Amino acid sequence: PFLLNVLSNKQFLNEAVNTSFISKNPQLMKFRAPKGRARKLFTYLSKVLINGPLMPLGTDLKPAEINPFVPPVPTDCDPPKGFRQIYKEEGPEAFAKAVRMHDGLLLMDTTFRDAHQSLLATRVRTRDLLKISPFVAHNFSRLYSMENWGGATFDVSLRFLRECPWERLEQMRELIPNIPFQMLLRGANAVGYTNYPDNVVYKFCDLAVKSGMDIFRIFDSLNYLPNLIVGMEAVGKAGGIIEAAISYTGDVSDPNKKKYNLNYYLKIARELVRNGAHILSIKDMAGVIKPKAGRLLVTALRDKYPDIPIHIHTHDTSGAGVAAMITCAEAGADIVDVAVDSMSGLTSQPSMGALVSSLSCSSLDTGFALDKISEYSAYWEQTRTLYGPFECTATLKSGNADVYVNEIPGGQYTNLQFQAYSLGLGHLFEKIKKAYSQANIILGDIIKVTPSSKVVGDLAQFMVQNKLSAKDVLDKAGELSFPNSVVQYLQGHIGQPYGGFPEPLRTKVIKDKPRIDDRPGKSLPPLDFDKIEEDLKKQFPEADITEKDVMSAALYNKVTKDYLTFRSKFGPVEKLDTRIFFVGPKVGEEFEIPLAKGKILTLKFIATAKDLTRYGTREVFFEINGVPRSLFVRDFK
Ligand code: 3PY
Ligand code: ZN
Repeated sequence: PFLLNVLSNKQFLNEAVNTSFISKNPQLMKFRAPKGRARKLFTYLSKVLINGPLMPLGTDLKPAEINPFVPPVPTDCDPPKGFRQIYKEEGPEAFAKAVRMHDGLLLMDTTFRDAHQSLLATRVRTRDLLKISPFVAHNFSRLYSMENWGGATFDVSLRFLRECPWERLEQMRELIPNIPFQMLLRGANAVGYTNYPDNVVYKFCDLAVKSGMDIFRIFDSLNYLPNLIVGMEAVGKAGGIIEAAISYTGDVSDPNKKKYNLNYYLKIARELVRNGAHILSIKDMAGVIKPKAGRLLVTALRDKYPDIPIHIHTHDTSGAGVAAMITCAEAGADIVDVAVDSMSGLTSQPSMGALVSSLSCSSLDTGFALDKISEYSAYWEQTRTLYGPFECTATLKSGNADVYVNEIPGGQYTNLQFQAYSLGLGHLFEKIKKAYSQANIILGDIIKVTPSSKVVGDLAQFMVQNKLSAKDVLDKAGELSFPNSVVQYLQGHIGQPYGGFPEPLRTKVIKDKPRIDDRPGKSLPPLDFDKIEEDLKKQFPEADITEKDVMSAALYNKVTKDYLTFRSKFGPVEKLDTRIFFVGPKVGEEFEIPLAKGKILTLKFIATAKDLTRYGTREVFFEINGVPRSLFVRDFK
């Protein structure tokens, strides 16, 4: 079944050439990709069965053998109308007004994005999101929004799940027409880790709105206003709802913590409101906002801005998330973030069920019914077990209030712990957390959220690996070869930190490398989308390249090309059930792949050959729609 291209070349077959023909035509020595979706998926599964998962798994935990129960929805009626209707019919300002006028506390559900980014390494697949989408549409129409896109989901879906993030968005939209969708936009970094040219940010937002996105939570990893404003303008131009976020760090309730005090936050809020924010957001990415601090901050903002809705985001890393959100709500916040119970807690958001129950029969009553939350939670409790290989609870067993000291954002906290444990060094995590606090001070006590959190994390790991104290780093700064992210941060590639770069560290590290002392995107030439399109079409003539693929490539060039290559070989893998996608089927297992409406492929995995062939390949036997098929796969084990 795998043919070298040369074996179908007429010139070659007619022996009209000599041996230099092949060296002059290296493309002829490439294997031709198998044709047809069924064949491609069969090839993918055979490879997984012989050589193990093609995508790296995090732990030894296996995906559970479970078929999560999907609670039914009525088929004879549409889902109830929600806030999205106001936005779509009357625009972002009317939407903001309706939110502000609403009685009771509003919720954003983060289950589809931040919860699994924080607990399951962002690995939740489109298939599992879509299964529960109708239930959410029918039972959670009172939500302010569902956060279901952006942040790390864009990168991870292309890079590790090999599915298209744009299709995910469009498919969710089809099933959930009534609830506003919300995404996390990293300001001038869009959904990447570095500043992009402005035309990329603008076009990205435009395509996102066209694909069904409504609310954009826009932040900058240094709270650097010029970067934030680019994101806000791009969203505004695209017609989206501008939810401008202030990333929160420190502790406004502690008079000894002077750098990020109330005044600092109020000044940023003023600029965000002045620049057109429809909604004002506090983004507490590490979960360090204590109830007392939340009360102070929200009271001050509410006082200054009586008309603008205030939305608070936190993580439950310390365990005080529900308490903090209740206090913020009591102080006048309009919306807070929660994740459904079975996807909440630890480094994720506080529990929806806990918050809803705590506020029932009060003036902040959310109006949600606990029994529906429990049904939704039961789906995720079961679905979560499919993602065993990525479970943060493999190592993270409880919350930890040390986050108030190290200020590590939720997703990064689980990542760093996971990395330390996978080296067999649990104690290393303690060292890394301490080094993280020191690295933060060395770099100027900065806001830490993607990508500035990566800079601090990289420096912390560098210090631990090389056994360097904070004093060593400062003394030897001129001689050390710092991680790339640190050098680039000090050059000014992700923006300007509040209070400026630390000197003499900056000068010692970057020496005569260029410095950017302005908004980085200002000096980046616009990206040529036509050229990217041409390049993709040339490289992938069989793929139907869309402007969304072009945008994916503008943001993640290599990742997108790898994704397109993968798809041309292995087909629409997002159609596979999650366990089968990660580890392949069991011997004798029969399963269905819904290729399209009314087009279902039935596969049965029969066996793999006991013996290797003399070419080092092994035969894999399946039945495809009842017809026996086999394939030889090179065995690398
Ligand atoms: C992201 O940027 O992905 C985040 O979740 C930051 O908190
Ligand atoms: Zn978050």
